[in-house]
Amino acid sequence: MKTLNRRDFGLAMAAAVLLPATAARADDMDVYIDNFVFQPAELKIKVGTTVTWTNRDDIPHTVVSAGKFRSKTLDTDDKFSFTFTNAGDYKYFCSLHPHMTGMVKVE
Ligand SMILES: [Cu+2]
Repeated sequence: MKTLNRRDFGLAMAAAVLLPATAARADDMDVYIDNFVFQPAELKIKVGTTVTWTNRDDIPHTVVSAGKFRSKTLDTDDKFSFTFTNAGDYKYFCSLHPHMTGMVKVE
């Protein structure tokens, strides 16, 4: 049986300390693109929250907020994440289908 050397033990301790911090990020939010609609279309979040968009359509979409963030073209099941570090209202849309709009309110 192999005993942990000092470095392995240190890594194990670091993992034990880091895991609860990861689990605590429960307020990260998901938005799904479904049938040409962002769901939910409006989110209210706190500064520091990461929002992840997932395209569930068979059609490519994008997530674009002018001057703030811009995803690549998302194919089916592709994801795009953005962490909101400043308060404000972020209107966004799909550049391929501009009638698809959403809003993230960061407070
Ligand atoms: Cu689209």
